[in-house]
Amino acid sequence: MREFIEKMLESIRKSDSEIYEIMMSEVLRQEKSINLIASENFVLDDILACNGSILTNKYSEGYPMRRYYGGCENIDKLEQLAIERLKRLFGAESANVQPHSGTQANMAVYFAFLSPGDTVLGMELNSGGHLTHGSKVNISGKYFNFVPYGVDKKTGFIDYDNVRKLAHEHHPKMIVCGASSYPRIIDFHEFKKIADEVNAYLMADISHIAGMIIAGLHPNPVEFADFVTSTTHKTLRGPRGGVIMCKKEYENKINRAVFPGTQGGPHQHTIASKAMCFRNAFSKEFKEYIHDVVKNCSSMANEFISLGMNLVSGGTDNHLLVLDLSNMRITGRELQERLDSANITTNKETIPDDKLGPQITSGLRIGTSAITSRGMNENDCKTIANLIYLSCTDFDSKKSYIVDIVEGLTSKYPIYL
Ligand code: DSN
Repeated sequence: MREFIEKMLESIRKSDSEIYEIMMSEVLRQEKSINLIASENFVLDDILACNGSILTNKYSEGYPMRRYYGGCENIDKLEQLAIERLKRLFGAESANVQPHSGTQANMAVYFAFLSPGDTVLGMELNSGGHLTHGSKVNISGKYFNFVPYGVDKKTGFIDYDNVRKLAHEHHPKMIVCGASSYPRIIDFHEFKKIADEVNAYLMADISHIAGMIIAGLHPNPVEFADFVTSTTHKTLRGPRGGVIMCKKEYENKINRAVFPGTQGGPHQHTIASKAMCFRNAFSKEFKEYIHDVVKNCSSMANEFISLGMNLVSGGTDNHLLVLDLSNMRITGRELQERLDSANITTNKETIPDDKLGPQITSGLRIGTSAITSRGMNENDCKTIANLIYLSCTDFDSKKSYIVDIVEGLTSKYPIYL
């Protein structure tokens, strides 16, 4: 086992055997399975080290040089460093690195610029939007009047004409763009034009595509959007957390909405990891990694197509693809369960106009960020596509073959062992 991980586990083992057992099982699960969850990744040791550091001991409500606690002189430097790195990474005028998650980041923007009942345009869940973009079961959909826009049901691409039509019809105070499960490039410039036509704020949630933006493989919304939110743990390969970037004129309102508006003490151990993650993201290695993520995804997509499987939108431009299983005589839930039992981790996903609902679904979302971090390549992605195809068509007789191939691949590309 890698020395760093071994030391950490040894320390846990000595003090708490129950936690140790659970942690060890999770180490083995991660090691022995092929992780295709588009929102997950494997962080580098420096990120883990910061996240497990003594910085967790410090309270620091407030912002650099304006805290409600003494003893923040080091924390101030740390948070300022994270802010400066994030601004430089995306070319943003202002940044807040305190949101505990992507959801918290989105809530803070809403809290700063919307009042309960305000109308907002957001991408519907079935088309790949996120819960916080107005789902009825989320606080966003309960407190605000979200009007959903979607993708063209035939092409699977965002229907910008429909977004424009809805914007002119409903006069939203804000338009939210960005997605959780959209395999294509998002035209932020077009969203900006629509927002300007109806005098609405524009918020771009780049949680999934942040890495591609840094690598120059996706347009950057910072010049167009009033607010840009992101998580740091997906393609950015940082710690679990969120961030907000905005124009300078909105800085004070955003900062007040994060603290004291919607959060208390910032997690400075995570902010240290975020700062590390931003530093890593400047590197040539990170950009190469993201190019490989996209190449791998494209190669998997092409293999699925050659096997006769359908993809929402017919392909992918980024780190994820969505299988449309309607012609495969299997639901998303069944396929996810079969794959789980063969140590391939995925998540069921609704497709545009899905008749089966979010618990069953007609789709499966697949991402290549985590397997690329392990070193898997385009050929491996083709192999994995074939395993997924066999899991749809001939699982009972091929299961032990699939498990063997997974075992071979995970042993070839170790993470911790
Ligand atoms: N649920 C995350 C995802 O998987 O995309 C986003 O919050």
